Amino acid sequence: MSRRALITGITGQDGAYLAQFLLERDYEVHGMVRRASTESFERIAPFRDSVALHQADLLDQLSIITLMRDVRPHEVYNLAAQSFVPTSWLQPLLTGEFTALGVTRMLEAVRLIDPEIRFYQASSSEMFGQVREEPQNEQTAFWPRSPYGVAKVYGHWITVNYRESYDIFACSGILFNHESPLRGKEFVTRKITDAVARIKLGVQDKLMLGNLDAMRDWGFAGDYVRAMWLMLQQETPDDYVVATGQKHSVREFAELAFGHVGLDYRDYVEIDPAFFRPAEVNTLRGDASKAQAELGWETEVSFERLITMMVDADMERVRREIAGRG
Ligand code: NDP
Ligand code: GDR
Repeated sequence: MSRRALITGITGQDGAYLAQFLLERDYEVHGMVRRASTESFERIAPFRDSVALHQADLLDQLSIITLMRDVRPHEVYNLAAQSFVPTSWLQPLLTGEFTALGVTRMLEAVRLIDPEIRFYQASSSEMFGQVREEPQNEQTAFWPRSPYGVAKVYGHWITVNYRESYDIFACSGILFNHESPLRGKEFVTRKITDAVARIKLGVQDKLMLGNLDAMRDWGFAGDYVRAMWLMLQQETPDDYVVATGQKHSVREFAELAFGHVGLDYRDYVEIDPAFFRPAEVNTLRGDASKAQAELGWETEVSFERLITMMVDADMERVRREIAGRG
């Protein structure tokens, strides 16, 4: 009999990669989606008929309990969140409701319906914020720098707490930034690769960015969802840092992305102070040696390959858009 997985946030970047990964392993995949006047199923369109979608909302406890009761999953992946850091200053309470208390609502549903369910929480390197040491590992103290980061710290500790209080198989994956052609266009990597394609193909002139000196440990989302699954296949639940161990600046990302299509980023990138943050996470670099040793996890896509993959995908998409218009 195939295993059943329930993914919250299935319509997001990671949800799409994870659903595909689980389908390839013969899972019965269920996704939680929130009601909207327009559906946002673009990322899961290629396999939409192979997954079962259910309406529920992280803000609504009863809808989550009902969903858990109806699906009776073996594994739950809690990926849904208000995940864009700048929005968390504009909507700090909503971010706390989704990204922090939403985790407790999920865990309460697990506890009530079936405490044997294995639970994955999408924690974040944003919890390290103003970093205390480099590289950051599972023992590094947190110092979040945004309402989003603060909410994720709550989500991390409530996951640990339900494991310790109720013996639930709950894991917190502390994932560093991971990107792909499916990344939302407001995040800096995709904003850059989308602009590179549009500039190269003549439908955009400039790219406005914020802090070019911020450093991130960027990996490929397809590699990172494998780590989520591996965590839930272990004998005992635990928390793991997932990262490449290398960091690069936003400037370097832009240089390589523009360079891939023969352009110089300095001719197109302009700084707009509107994109600076009230408190910045200047640098992040993760130490994934525990995940490597215990899960056998490795990253397979390099920084350079990630950039060319994203630029090539955006070039193809923008070309199609232009052709469609003509
Ligand atoms: P996305 O922003 O692409 O996706 C977020 C998902 O959450 C969407 O499916 C969205 O649905 C859903 N969602 C938001 N609010 C609610 C709600 N109230 N009820 C139900 N669903 C909701 O994020 P990613 O795929 O990039 O990230 C997945 C998770 O991993 C997030 O929790 C993020 O914070 C975390 N994370 C991401 C990292 C990264 O680098 N990508 C790194 C570390 C952690 P809708 O389509 O309706 O908007
Ligand atoms: P981040 O990702 O905040 O790390 O959170 P993002 O791509 O938004 O920013 C990375 C860095 O780039 C700098 N930056 C800009 N950022 C955006 N979005 N737009 C710009 O124009 C711009 N210019 C410079 C930022 O200041 C920042 O330093 C992501 C999200 O996926 C979170 O949900 C996740 O938890 C973390 O990664 C790990």
